[in-house]
Amino acid sequence: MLDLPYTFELNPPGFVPSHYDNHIRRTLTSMRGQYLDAAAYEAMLAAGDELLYEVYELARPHESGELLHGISIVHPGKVGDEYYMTKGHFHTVLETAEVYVCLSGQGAMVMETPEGDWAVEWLAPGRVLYVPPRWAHRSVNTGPDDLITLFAYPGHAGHDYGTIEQQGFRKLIVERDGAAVVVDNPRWGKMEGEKG
Ligand code: PAN
Ligand code: ZN
Repeated sequence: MLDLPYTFELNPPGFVPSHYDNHIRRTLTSMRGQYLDAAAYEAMLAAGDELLYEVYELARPHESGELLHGISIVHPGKVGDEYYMTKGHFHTVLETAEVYVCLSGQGAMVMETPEGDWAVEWLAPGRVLYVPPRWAHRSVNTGPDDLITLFAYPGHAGHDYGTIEQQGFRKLIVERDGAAVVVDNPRWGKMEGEKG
């Protein structure tokens, strides 16, 4: 059956799509092993399994001609000195790209390739980020409000979370003297995250 074009609205301040099919909520437990300060992580978790980020997806077939799209909302906060962030992933089909449009908030996209390249791009409202094929990506909220982005990527891309759970990202975004800075991840290659 032929698909018909469709529209939906993204209204400030929340930018929750006026229509969506899936609402994914990620809490602290899904980030076990990913934050550098394990003691801060356990202390926070003991106080409650806080909501870190949410994704609103429009359902499309997982086929190469399609574009999967939706809204990602990372809430503000830190675990120790490290800002709230997404799990991050490679696309299972490495040769697939992604476009992000920052709608609200302040943050960063931390990226790296299997070959050892890394990059950090800062996100602010109106800024568009192109993540080329091969680059793993994680969004980080460095501001006091929600970091809200619109994303679109090929339908057949798939998500490889396991590689990042096991090795982490080479770079972390942490607060130093009130500012967000990029630092080396001392545990890169030897993370102890759980699958999930
Ligand atoms: C985004 C991400 C979204 C949540 O849609 O999936 O921001 O991040 P995680 O998937 O790393 O938890 C995307 O990059 N899709 O490919
Ligand atoms: Zn992606």
